[in-house]
Amino acid sequence: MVLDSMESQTGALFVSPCPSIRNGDVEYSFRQSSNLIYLTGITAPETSLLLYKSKTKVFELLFIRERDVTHELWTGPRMTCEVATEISGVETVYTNNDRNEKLAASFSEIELLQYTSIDKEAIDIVLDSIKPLGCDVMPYPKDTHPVHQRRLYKDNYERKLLERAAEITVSTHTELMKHISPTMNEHEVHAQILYHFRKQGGDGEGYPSIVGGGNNATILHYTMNNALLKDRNLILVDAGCEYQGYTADVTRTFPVGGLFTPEQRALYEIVLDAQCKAIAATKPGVTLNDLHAICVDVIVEGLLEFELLEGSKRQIIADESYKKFYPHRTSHWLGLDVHDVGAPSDRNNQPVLLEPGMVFTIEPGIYIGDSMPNISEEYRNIGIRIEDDIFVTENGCDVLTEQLAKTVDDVETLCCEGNNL
Ligand SMILES: [Mn+2]
Repeated sequence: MVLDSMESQTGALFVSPCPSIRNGDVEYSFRQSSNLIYLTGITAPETSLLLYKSKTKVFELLFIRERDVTHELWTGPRMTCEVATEISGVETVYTNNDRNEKLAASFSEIELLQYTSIDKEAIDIVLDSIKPLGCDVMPYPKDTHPVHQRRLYKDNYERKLLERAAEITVSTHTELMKHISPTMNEHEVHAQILYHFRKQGGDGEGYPSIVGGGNNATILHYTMNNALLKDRNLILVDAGCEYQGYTADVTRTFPVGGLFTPEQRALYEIVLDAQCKAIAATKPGVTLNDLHAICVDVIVEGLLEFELLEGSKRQIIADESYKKFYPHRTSHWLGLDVHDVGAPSDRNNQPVLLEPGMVFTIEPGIYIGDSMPNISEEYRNIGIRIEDDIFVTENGCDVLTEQLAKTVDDVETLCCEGNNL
């Protein structure tokens, strides 16, 4: 189906990422490129796939590592070409011993070979070993990759994997709330995330987890996760489990000591209201910009009510002065990658209209750091974000993570369990 959208005499090459050396002969753990997972289901390193159209025919060639007794002693058995066909559905599979010769022959039938720019390093290594190439090579211009445009729409099989990733993530966040206590360090909370993800058969974290107490929650990509928690502080946990390549992306913010202070509660209710209104508005035909505008509107109104912003709502939205409290966007696509591929706008530069099968997050927030001027003490050191995973349906949407507590009452009930209050 990807081949359908390719021009005649063009090819698309997909290559596993290069191993990344940590030190000496130790590598960082390998993860297959998302496109290769999507197109082949093969998760082994040193895999490549060429899709191409000649003048008359379409071809798929898959290359895998050769069997090797010495290497297999260290890193385990390697698949045969027959098994690779079974997993991927690609009929023509060779080992990497034959790769250069087969690629060179294929390149002679095409004029233009394209790849996705994230694969550049690995692509260069493969192509450097084949000279002369006999065809032009260039990356797909941003957001035009035919595979990426397909990955925007999830089928039932992908939905099942996303549901499982969401389920593991929801039960993990629930455990965190139940066991939170002001005597803990952020790293203990992070340890529970890793434990529960793997215990339930998840691949692990789909992205580096953010576990931030107090002011650390206002650092958007805080990943040190190594400070003592404090009573009367909130903790923000942004953690999603990856399951068979597909990741959830979930944030909850909850009181370390079990109960929100009145100011924390007030800000939390604003973020929750924004998030619920955006979810309620989600259906085919609306855009992620529409949902962002809903969140900005609710957040600005709330900040005006508590006198954290001054002026008229229209002016604040127009001059974007709300951004000191809410600096990020509300949504991103979700799938094999936490910030999944797919163009945010169409060819005419209009924002993409939501359609059934699209999956994305809704994650408004309010952040007030310890050094923000002219803010009273009670509102400082507060970072709040509430994030759920949304699957667009024919008439609206399903919230894949809806089982996870998020009202003030439900969150406090879970958190007080652990604090024995
Ligand atoms: Mn997110």
